[in-house]
Amino acid sequence: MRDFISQFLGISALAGVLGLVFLYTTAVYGATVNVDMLNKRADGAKMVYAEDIIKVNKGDTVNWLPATKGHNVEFIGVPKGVKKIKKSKLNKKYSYTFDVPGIYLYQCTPHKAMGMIGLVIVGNDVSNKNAIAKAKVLGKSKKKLKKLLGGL
Ligand SMILES: [Cu+2]
Repeated sequence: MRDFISQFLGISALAGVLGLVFLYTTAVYGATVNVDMLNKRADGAKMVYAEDIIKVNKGDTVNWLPATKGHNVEFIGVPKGVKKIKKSKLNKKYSYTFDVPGIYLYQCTPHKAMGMIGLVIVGNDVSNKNAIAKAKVLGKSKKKLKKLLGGL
């Protein structure tokens, strides 16, 4: 009986530890962030993503949602080691899971000259900031990119 109890307690403790590990890893990795693609944001900005800068952990997924029509996601600057990411279709939800730390720069293809750009910063890593600053952005997006990077 004593053996049974100690075995039971052992298994319970193990299950508890595994449960905590599971909770911890799902809290740190594999989180999901939703970002609306908007014609107009609450602050009055037009043709924008709901967040200009999204900060996530390695392993997190960002969903861009077609809250309003005519937008997409096209990456134009990524950290070294990231394979080219295909641009998303207009009016469609788009998901990407970030496995490589660093700054990612993306734009909306139709509104790329109207300041519809955004950054994703993975794992608080801003070491590729200078490379991102050299990415080719158009029109209003030039000033906006400078401002966003200046705040990092
Ligand atoms: Cu757009």
